[in-house]
Formats: sequence, structure tokens, C-alpha cells
Amino acid sequence: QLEYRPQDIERKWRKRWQETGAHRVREDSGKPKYYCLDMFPYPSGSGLHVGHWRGYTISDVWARYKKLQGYEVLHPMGWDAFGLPAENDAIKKGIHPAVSTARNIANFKRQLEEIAAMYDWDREINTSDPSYYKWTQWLFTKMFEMGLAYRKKMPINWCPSCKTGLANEEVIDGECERCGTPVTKREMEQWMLKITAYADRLLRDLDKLDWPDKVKRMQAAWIGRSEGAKIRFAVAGVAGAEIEVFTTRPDTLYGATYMVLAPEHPLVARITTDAQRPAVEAYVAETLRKSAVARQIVDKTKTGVFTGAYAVHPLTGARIPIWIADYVLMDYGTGAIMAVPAHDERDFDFAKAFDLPIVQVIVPAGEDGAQAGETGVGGGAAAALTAAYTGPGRLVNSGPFDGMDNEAAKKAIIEELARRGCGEAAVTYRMRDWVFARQRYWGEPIPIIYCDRCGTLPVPEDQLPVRLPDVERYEPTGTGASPLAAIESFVRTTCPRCGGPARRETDTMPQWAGSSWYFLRYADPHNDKEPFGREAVRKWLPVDMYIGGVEHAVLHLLYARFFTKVIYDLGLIDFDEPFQHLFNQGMITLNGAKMSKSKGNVVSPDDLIARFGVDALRMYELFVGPPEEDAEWNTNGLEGVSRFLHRFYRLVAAHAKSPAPARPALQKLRHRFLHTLHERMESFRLNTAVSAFMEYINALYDEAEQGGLDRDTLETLAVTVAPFAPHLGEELWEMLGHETSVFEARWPAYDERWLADEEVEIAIQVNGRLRARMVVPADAPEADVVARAKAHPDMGVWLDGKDVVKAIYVPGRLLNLVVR
Ligand code: ANZ
Ligand code: ZN
Repeated sequence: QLEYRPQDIERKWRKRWQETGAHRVREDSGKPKYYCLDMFPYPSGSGLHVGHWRGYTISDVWARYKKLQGYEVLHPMGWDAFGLPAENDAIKKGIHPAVSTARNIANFKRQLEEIAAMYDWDREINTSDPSYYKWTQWLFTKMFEMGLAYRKKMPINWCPSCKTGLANEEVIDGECERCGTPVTKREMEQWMLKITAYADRLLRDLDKLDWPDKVKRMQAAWIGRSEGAKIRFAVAGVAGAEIEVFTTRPDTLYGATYMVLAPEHPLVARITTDAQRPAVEAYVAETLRKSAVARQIVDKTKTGVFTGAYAVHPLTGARIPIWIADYVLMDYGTGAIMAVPAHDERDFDFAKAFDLPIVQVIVPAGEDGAQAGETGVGGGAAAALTAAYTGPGRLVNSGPFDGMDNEAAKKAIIEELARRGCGEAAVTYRMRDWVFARQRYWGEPIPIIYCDRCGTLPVPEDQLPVRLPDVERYEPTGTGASPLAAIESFVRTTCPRCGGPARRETDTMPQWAGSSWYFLRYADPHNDKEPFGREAVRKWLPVDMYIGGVEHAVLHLLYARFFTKVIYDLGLIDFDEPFQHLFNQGMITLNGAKMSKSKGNVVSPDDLIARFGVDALRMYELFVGPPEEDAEWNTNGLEGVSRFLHRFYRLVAAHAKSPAPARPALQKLRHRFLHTLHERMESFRLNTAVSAFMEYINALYDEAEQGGLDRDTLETLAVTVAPFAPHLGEELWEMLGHETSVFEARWPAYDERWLADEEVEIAIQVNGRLRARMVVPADAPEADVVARAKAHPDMGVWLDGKDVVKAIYVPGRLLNLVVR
């Protein structure tokens, strides 16, 4: 058979793999392990397009490459099946989410199987399956017992269209991430996870990870650690009232000329004077209607109202007015600030808008103190500053701290505050606790029972899972309560402690719950006694290579890291970071736009497979561009790759039956190819790995005319192409007479000795005159060439008794020795 017929070959090997269980992971192989994981998909209603193929192909090529390197490779696949998309989809089509999800999974699985990835389907997991979510619930009960899950009444983001609460991260520019409706606020009791208790570890441990810098930076920014101080100001004339502020600039304390409370701050009602009350109340009501995002825009016109109350400066005793303004957020720091208009832009704008005093307390190094002094306490010369000065410098107008460097002053002022008992060093995080509840149907029921006598209790392990009941109407109620609240038989239960009547929690877990620990479950997917066996997890985890889209750079990866740390603290695992390497593939675009169903620019793999075969499509998915960059789809490029695979096949087929003896030229080509391929694979330049094949095949066509191809060359081709084009690799391997799978073979090693470059003849000059010629390796380092030249038999007469004071080497051409 001299013609490449991808459809026949692919059908044949697909069947063979199925029959032999080729993709089953063997726990007892004794090989070192390698865990190569894809971010598992939501089984949405729309199918896979060639853009989705890219990440799955990259990870499969990598997994198969590792297998050929001798690893036992875990490369599993499953379904992130709970959550809004499945639910909204189901609502739209009027089909129960369980039914539509099952249908979508079947369809997705069929499409994923086309990729011919080596997924071990025996390890498939589905987060909406009770046998899985039992353990998601169990982990929640553990977090509850650890004090990490708690309930809090809080204003939540509310989408009036989806009729559901939204996590902060589901609010994009003040709008619902899913439907674009402006988000409002609503007070509700919510289950929260105390991820902030892990903020420091989540930040610090980023250092341990071999991840793209960009992703680490995004995580660090999300965590948002700020170092500074908490400072307490007494409220004049209101006994016991104290305002605590968080500041990153305690060095500017003497420049605090007013205070600002967030409008929602609990002290507002208490300290507001009667005269100011109507204005304050009106402003508070107005603020509650605005989103956090709208409030934070730096250059928006500042608004605010004076409360009528004054705070007492902790070091000077000065009375400073207390305002409320919406640029101070209730859920950051302490919800209150000391305003330093001279050194903070937002405070500066506010002070200008409301004619509040501006006192400069930091001057840049080199600027003379007298000038700054003119600024004067009380803002007499406020006009001296036209903008806030936010840089470093020396302190002025700061009593005993005058003249001090501002960094040193931070410490000194904190010490002074601590001595007086009104402040201390503090760290604040931008990250908030995780709202871990939705008032929706399609999620894991939160396993909590409320008993009037015994309080809030976790559902005991032997009563898990709390199954999601069948409901008639799974649409959101719109009242804020979950649809589960309407099912009496679900809500009513017995207290696990006293046996009396009790009620179940009716909220469900958020989108991200199931995906926060699924990578652990793959190690031991059928365990019904525990979420995973310790030994299994110790064997397979951490994940060696995690591949997925950069859109998960923050939330999914942060939540998964958080769960892993909690599970580590529970003593169930002995590592606290789940993903050692992370790789984010770029998107496939068409006409410059991201390929997506909503944009209507989707290229479906089906007809491409029919025309070119799966192997060509896989190969093209890699060849399309550097894997981490976005790449433009071009079906002509796929045709080119397909032609190349035809050439590849024909070349091996032509020589497989009667290989020639190995010639040095073939050996050299082979080792050089293996070396190039190795370098490109190890640096994950998979697109250039494909071009290495193309160059090699071209060279081999020429070389074959000189007297055929040897067996090593032919076998090398079959084995190395196998990760990329697995069916082709198997077929060629079989053609070469092997009875076992090509994936039982070993990735061939290169031999350094064949890598030395061509030899070149160079001229040796002495003081510019040609004295001899010699042959050296083209890539020989200068020192070697000089040494050889000195030892050259013809050079003695020119060099004896002389000093070589300088050597000028022009590689490939000449060496000039300057002698004296
Ligand atoms: C006084 C001061 C002087 C400040 C100065 C800055 C510059 P990051 O770095 O983001 O943590 N702040 C504190 N809590 C706030 C809140 N709830 N809403 C709005 N602003 C708040 O910023 C910390 C700074 O942001 C704090 O330091 C505080 O203003 C302000 F020259 O205090 B600063
Ligand atoms: Zn009870």
C-alpha cells in the first residue's frame, strides 16, 4: 500500500485501541508517573470547533510524548457539568438540566473522541453526578467544621434578569457577565468561604510555581496585598465612638485634614448631627443604588456630604471634619479613611471640590524645606500644590518627625501610635471572601441542616450526598429563594443531633465548586469511601502539566489552589499546590476574530476530518502558530500539512520492505533531526517541532536517492511522528514489522557525536600575511582555533620566540595572529 489513506488507517487504529484498551492507565506498570491535565469543559449545547481542538491537541501531543519517554501517563477527561450555562440552556429549551446535560455530554464525548486523545474514559468524572458531588459536599462540611464556611448577611450583586446573586467576578463593568443586565444590590444571608484566611499563602506560594509570569501577576493583583497601618481616631463628643482607618501611608498622618466614611459605614447614623442628617440620609440612599465599579472610577467627579462630626487627630489632637463619600468602599480595609489631599489623588480632588484644607507633609528630596513650609498648616497656601504629590521624600509639617525620610517615618509613626494604643502595622487584601452560594437549582445542594434547638449543623457523612431533588419548576423563583425552597419534602428533615424536626439549606454551590478539586478525583475516580485514596493521590499528584485557556488565569486557578491548601491542612494530601506547570494556549481566530459560535465564524472539524483525516487536523492545530499565541485559521495551511503527511507516508512505505544499510549521511541527518526535535519539544515550541519533520522529510527524499533509507531512520520517523499523528505512527510502525503498539516503543535519543557542524577551511595569517591553511569544525570556539593554529606544523617558523598579543577570528574564513 503506497498511498496514504488517512480515513482507513484512522478507522483501523481507533478500533484496535478500543479492543486492546490502549489508553487505560496502568497503576502497576512500575513506570514513573506523569499527569497531563486539560481544563475540563462545560458540556454546553454548542459543539466543539477547531478552536477547541487546539488545547486538547496540544495536551494530547504532550501526553503521548511523555508516554514515549517512558512515563505512565494520566491524561483524563471529564465534565464540569453544574452551573448556570447548563441551567440557562435547559431553561431556554424547556428541558430538565439533568436531561440536557446528559445529552450534551454524550455529544461532547463523541466529538472529543474524534481528536483521538489518549483519554482513559474509565476515569471520566462528572461534577453533577451524586457519586462525585457527595464529596464536594463532604469537603464543604469539613470547611464548615474548620470555620472556613460561614454565613453572612451582606449586600450581594443581584442580576434582575437572571434573578440570581452573582459573585464579584461574575460582574463585569457593573453588568451581569452572562446577560449584560446592569447589576443591582440586594441584602441576603449568604454562605461564604474564608479564602482571605489563605491570602498570604496563595500569594507567597506563587513563587513555587512554574507558571506564565502573566498569570502569576494576575493572581497577585487579584489577591492585592497592601501593607500599612490601622489607625484609630476618636470622634469628638461621641463617647466610645472610634473610627478605624486602613492606610498604606502612615507617614502622611500629619497631612490628614479630614476623614471619610463609606456611606454604609455602621458609625454614620450614630455620629451624624441632626442638622446634617437629611443630607446624609439622602446621600446614603443614592449610593446604595450604585455599583462598586462605578464608585471606584478614579477621575469621576467627587461627591460626598459632611456628617457634622469631628474626629480627633491621634498625634496632634486637632479636630478634623468627618465626611461620607462613595469613593470610600465599605468592603475594603476598614471602610473608612484618613484623607490626605496633599498626597493622594482622590483626596486631592475631593478637597478641591469641597474646599477642604490641603497640608503638604512630604517634599521630594532636594527641594528646600522653607518652600514647603510655606504651605502652612491649615491649608493657608494650598495653592502651592496643583496636584497630589505621591512620590517619596522628607517629612515636613510633621512635628517631631520633620526631616525624616518618609519610609523611615512609616515605621516611626506606627511605633508612636502603638505606644499610645491607637494604631499598629496592618496588612489588607483586595481579595474578598468567596460568596459560595447561589439561589438556583442546578448545583450541589449545600449540605447544611438548621435545627431550632441545635443550630446550624453539617449533614453527617453517612447522609451524604444530599441529592438534588427532581423539581417541576427549576427556573429561579425571582424572590431570591432557591427553587429548592418550594419543595417541602426536600426542606423538611430531621436534626442529625437531636432527631427533632429541622430544615435543610436550599441554596446550591456556585459554578466553581466542582472544578476546585476534580484533579484529585481523577487519581481515584471510583472511590465510594472517601473523595480519593491517599495512596492514589500521592502517586499521581501534583499535576505535572495543566493546559487550558488564559480566561481561567484568576478564578478557577485561585479556587483550585485554595481548595488544595485546605485539603492539605485537613491532612489528606502532602502537597499544597496542585499544578506544577501551567500552559495557556492561544485562541484560534478567523478573520481576526475569536472563533466562537456567537460570532458565527466557527469552522467545524467534521468536514475537515472527512477530507484530510484526524492526524492532519491535529498536526495543523500545532503548525498554525506558537502554541501560546493566538493564531489565524487557514484551511490552505491544513491542505499543506495534509500533503506533507502524504509525502511522509509514501517515503516510509517505499523503503519499509527493504531498508538499506545505515550510511553516515543518514545517521547524521537522523541525530540532527532528533536533536532539533528534542530542543523544540522541551521548549514547547510545538509548531516548530512540526517544521522539523518537514525539513527532515525533505532532506530524506534527497538522501534516499543515494541508496535508500536505513531501518533506524524509518523507525525514528514512525516513533517521533506518533504523538502528533498517532494513527500514522502506529501504521508505519506496523509496516516496519512490529506487532506491538508504537507507544510501547521508546523515544529515540540523539548522539552528540553527530551534531558537530561541517568542517571549514580557514586561512591563518600572522600580522596580516597568509601563512597556512587549516580545517576546523565550523562551530569551533575561538580559543580552540587559536590553540590549533599555534600547534600547526607550518606555523613554528612564524611563531617561535614571539608573543601572540592578539588574535582576530572571523569564523569560517580566517584567523589573524598579531605577534611581537
Ligand atoms: C492615607 C493616604 C495617604 C492614603 C496617601 C494613600 C495615599 P491600596 O494601595 O489600594 O491598598 N483606602 C483605604 N481604605 C479604602 C476604602 N475602603 N475605600 C477607598 N479607599 C481606601 O490603597 C490603600 C489606600 O487607599 C489607603 O491609604 C487609603 O488612603 C485608601 F498619601 O490613607 B490612604
Ligand atoms: Zn436539633
